[in-house]
Amino acid sequence: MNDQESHKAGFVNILGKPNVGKSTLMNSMVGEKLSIITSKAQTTRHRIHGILNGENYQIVFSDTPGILDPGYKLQEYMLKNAKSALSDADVFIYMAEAGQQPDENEFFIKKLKASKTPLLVLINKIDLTDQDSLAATVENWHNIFPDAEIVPLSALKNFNIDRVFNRILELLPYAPPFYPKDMFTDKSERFIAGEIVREKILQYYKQEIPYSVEVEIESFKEDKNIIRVRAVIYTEKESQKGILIGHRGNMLKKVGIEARTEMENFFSKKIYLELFVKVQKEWRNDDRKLKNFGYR
Ligand SMILES: Nc1nc2c(ncn2[C@@H]2O[C@H](COP(=O)(O)OP(=O)(O)OP(=O)(O)O)[C@@H](O)[C@H]2O)c(=O)[nH]1
Ligand SMILES: [Mg+2]
Repeated sequence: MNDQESHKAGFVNILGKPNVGKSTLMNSMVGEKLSIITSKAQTTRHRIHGILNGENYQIVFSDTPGILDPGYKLQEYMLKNAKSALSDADVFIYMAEAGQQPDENEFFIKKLKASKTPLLVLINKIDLTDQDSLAATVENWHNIFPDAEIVPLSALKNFNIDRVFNRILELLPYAPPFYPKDMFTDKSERFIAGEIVREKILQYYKQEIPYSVEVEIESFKEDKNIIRVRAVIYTEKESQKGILIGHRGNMLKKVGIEARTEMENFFSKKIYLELFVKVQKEWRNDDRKLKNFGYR
């Protein structure tokens, strides 16, 4: 048999409000921590491909930024990244949270309803809810998407993930792989290293700090036994720079240790990490600066 008869491949685009668990689902499917995950909304800022390869299949997931009403320009780019995932899918996943009122992402809901592509509505975090409120959530979503399959799951606790996987595989067309079979993301090592630093910042700092930060990997040099990484953390104000660094540098040191440990796990190599903090005034509202940071 040739590929056209025995190999399935296609694109599965994951959409939904911030913080519902989209990145958790993709990482769990792919078995690698490609997208960073935090308890804060608006963690993911780019569209990230996670590729799950099997002998007879290749599933290309797209993790996207949570859908929101943009306030500043960074969020406009985030929304654009999410919108870019509204086409070219073989299966759409719209994720929502059990026990929560359906969100009113009218634009996205309308597009998904008009599309002929199969849609799975995943009701996540069922570990946090009871039967009655789950039943109500399922009913609400059924009213919004009467033709979609609705699957309750817990991406974090790995409940019903296999059911979603099996269903995706059924829905995918027969096709040869789109990417080399040993590839598991479209993102570079530099990108992932930067995201690891950003995740630690989202975890350790409060209020506006996580949202005012962008991380740029200035250099990423791999030797035989070690990878040397220079990361610059950009923030908007001098006062934020002070908070990021902390008293005698203690906060930045903590971020550095945590990020290094995580990079060592991800890259399976010793890491030497240097962190710097710089101020880039108003970068979140400046097209040129956003473009330099890779927003398109
Ligand atoms: N209890 C519970 N928590 C979950 C589950 N799935 C994800 N979470 C948590 O929900 C939070 C958000 O998860 P993410 O995967 O970052 O959510 P996201 O949809 O990618 O968020 P954005 O990138 O901001 O759009 C994290 O604290 C996760 O650990 C689940 O099934 N159960
Ligand atoms: Mg995310």
